[in-house]
Amino acid sequence: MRYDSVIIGAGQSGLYAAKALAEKNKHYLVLERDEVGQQWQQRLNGMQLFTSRRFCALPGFVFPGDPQGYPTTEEVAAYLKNYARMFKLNIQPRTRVVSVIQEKGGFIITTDTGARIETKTIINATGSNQQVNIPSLSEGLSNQVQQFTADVINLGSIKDGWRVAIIGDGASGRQIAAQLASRCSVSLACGQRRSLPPNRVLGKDIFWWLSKLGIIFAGNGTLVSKVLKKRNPLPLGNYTNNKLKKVGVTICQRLTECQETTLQFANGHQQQVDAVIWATGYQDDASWLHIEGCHDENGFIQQNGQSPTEGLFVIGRKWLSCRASELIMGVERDVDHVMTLVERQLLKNQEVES
Ligand SMILES: Cc1cc2nc3c(=O)[nH]c(=O)nc-3n(C[C@@H](O)[C@@H](O)[C@H](O)COP(=O)(O)OP(=O)(O)OC[C@H]3O[C@@H](n4cnc5c(N)ncnc54)[C@H](O)[C@@H]3O)c2cc1C
Repeated sequence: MRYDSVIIGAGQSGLYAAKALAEKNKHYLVLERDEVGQQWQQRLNGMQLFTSRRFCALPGFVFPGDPQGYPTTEEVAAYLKNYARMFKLNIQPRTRVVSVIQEKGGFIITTDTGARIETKTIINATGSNQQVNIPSLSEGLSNQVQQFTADVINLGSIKDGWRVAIIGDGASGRQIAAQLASRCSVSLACGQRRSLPPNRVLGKDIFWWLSKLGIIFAGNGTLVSKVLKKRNPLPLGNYTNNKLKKVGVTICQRLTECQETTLQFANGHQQQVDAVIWATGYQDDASWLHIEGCHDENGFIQQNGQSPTEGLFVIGRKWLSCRASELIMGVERDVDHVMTLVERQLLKNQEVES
């Protein structure tokens, strides 16, 4: 059996793409290595999103609860599971794609169960947060120091009174710092300067303003996109440096060296630690894609969702078309665009076959 399209990954992007293919009566399958919603389930327990519920809904299915309020990661996981159920999406969970090759004008996918699946097109929806970046300077730490990564950390494994350094001041790093501050001695190493606007402005979610003003959907290459890329703003107004300092977090500069149990920061400050939590961002896992020219050291190559290989598409990437691309609110726009590319490709295949 040969599918029109196989979607790899059942996160928010993969699920909406599946719904779109189903509505177009395409013969499709979604392959998911875990369970639907697992990516969100495993993110920091109790962590709140910085987008309110009204900006966490996928097309065709309301996100339950107060639309002005901010959901937890568990709520998003439950929402995605219900989304898949509601639209009866054709998903095969607990199936990891281990290899994709090009063959017979299409692709052959091999999974960890040993299955070989043929498809005319592939939609890569594996997300841009597959592997945590751990800087090589971590190798300088002695094994007396416990090391964790922000993506899967269980804060219960951090003992009261520990001296903990959190490296990376994005959404996870800042929330972890705030959660641990009451029972540990916490430092937060910050990288580039970033702006941390409030979540709400004049009573409305900042994303309401950003979409009304066209900022969040401003295309790649525009002046707005250049400013956003440079400042990398995150609406974490509840976790600014001043607010974290008030709850006892020490704000440090960039980490420059690790020696046994001592960390050194860019301003020369040194600190002894019992644990380090790496919240230093993510990188692609392209190990399964055996097609030349489709990925490099920075991850998957794509332009507006089109990879360099005909029939292979990418969704759910940072800056695929705009700042919203990696957020739930950006899924509809990017997937709708990629769907037109998939349909065009399927028509082309048909013409070649006939
Ligand atoms: C800490 C953090 C906080 C965030 N906060 C927000 C927020 O407040 N609001 C917001 O809108 N967005 C937020 N985001 C961004 C988030 O929306 C995206 O990262 C989102 O998860 C990407 O969705 P996706 O569907 O593209 O990919 P993912 O959700 O990453 O889904 C990819 C899926 O692919 C599967 N997969 C991967 N490799 C394979 C393989 N080889 N075979 C089969 N399956 C595979 C994975 O198991 C996973 O289920 C946050 C992200 C992070 C990391």
